[in-house]
Amino acid sequence: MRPPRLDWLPLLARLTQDRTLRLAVTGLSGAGKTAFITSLVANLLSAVGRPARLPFLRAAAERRIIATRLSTSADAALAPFPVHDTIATLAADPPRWPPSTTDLRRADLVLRFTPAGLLARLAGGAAKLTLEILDYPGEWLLDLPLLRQSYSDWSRTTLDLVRRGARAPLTRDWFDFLARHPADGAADPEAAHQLHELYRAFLAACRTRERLCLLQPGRFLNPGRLDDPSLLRFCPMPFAVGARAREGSMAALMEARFDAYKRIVVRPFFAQLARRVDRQIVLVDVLRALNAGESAFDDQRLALESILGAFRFGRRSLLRLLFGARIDRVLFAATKADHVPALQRDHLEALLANLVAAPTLRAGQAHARVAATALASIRCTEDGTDVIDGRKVDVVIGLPEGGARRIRFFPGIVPVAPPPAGFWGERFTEFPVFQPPRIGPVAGDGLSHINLDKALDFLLGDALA
Ligand SMILES: Nc1nc2c(ncn2[C@@H]2O[C@H](COP(=O)(O)OP(=O)(O)OP(=O)(O)O)[C@@H](O)[C@H]2O)c(=O)[nH]1
Ligand SMILES: [Mg+2]
Repeated sequence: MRPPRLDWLPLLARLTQDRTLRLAVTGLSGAGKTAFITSLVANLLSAVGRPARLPFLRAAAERRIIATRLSTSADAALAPFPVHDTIATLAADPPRWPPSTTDLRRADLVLRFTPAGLLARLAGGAAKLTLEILDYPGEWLLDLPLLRQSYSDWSRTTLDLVRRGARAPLTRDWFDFLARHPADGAADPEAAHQLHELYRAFLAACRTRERLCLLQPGRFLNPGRLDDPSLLRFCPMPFAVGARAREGSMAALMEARFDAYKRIVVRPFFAQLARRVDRQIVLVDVLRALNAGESAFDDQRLALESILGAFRFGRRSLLRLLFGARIDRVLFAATKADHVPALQRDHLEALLANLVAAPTLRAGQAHARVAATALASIRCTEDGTDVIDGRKVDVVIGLPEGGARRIRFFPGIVPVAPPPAGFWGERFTEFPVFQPPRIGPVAGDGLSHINLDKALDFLLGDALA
């Protein structure tokens, strides 16, 4: 009797079967998430037959991407990412940047491609990759660490933080009112509301005056759509170590609201954000922090540590424990790298790699692949050289937003490691906001980038192989 014929074609077809990848785009407010997603979508939509757009995304360079389209999400609870509006804003005259994000939205992109391997090609022709990408206000990310903190823990940590450094002088009005309404006094909803408003004004001052970013809870500065805004009416209160809120006290009222905020607002958001996440890109605006000075730089580092500590890759990851995320590739990216010329971009990459050394190690131990890069989602400048005091220096050339003429901008030298104390004496020249490049009405026409293709190859290359 002849042995049964091994039917290997269906087997191979299964190897190349349709696949969905969920990409979490993570980053603090203003890090460049919306610009990244817009450029990713626009460049992939226009990549078919134009390998020069994304030369380092192998599947695109090898002309294996056959078709790309946006699809409407099956998840009716999530608003779609407004790709067309965003591109229309960039394509306006003069081109403008899309506004800061105020809610969670999702982009679904379907790529049909020819698999790379001969066997896979024999098995079934084209394969399909659906990419799901989520965009949200960066401030909300700062609520992730709250999920594993009690109200008293959070209060203590926050009060420790605000009594130090650049924050301390801004606490006055809030602290004065707090002194008149102690934690163990009788619960008073009116006073709680007032305390919340004063704390919120304090957070806003930290952001606008000191350019700090570790500002919790995230929704205090960017509430989004909330059915019940009274959920937000709390603030941290002083607690002795080991003390508990007495029933009927102000602290008990604040604690109940803090817990409800976590349960009703924070948890469902992260559940949506993290469900089945496979890949993650963490965007960091390192240049802005360098620009803003020592306390802003240290603060960004603290905020990153706090978020990445909560993200912890691997089995003990909070996201995995709570929501089943299984992230196997993480890319850390320093954004807006078109503010500095080519050589400085290598410095920027090295500086970021240095800042995320600890989470990189943890992710590696958890068998995730990790890398760091510098990128510009939407390149607004070109490189040039100038002579300053008889020395040749590299500059970038671009049109500042609202300006009439292009400027030649010398950004200073980006340090490759977190700068020592002396560095901060001579701060960077204030970085201009460059006007986005003029693009055609077709998605992505002229939307140039730096290293977007390398980032995509790292994040998606295996799924397009
Ligand atoms: N030159 C340059 N500027 C950029 C680039 N990406 C973002 N920017 C600037 O950074 C600003 C913020 O970028 P967004 O993409 O809106 O940031 P976000 O992370 O979505 O911020 P939120 O929605 O507030 O969380 C933009 O308005 C631009 O001014 C880039 O690649 N190059
Ligand atoms: Mg945004």
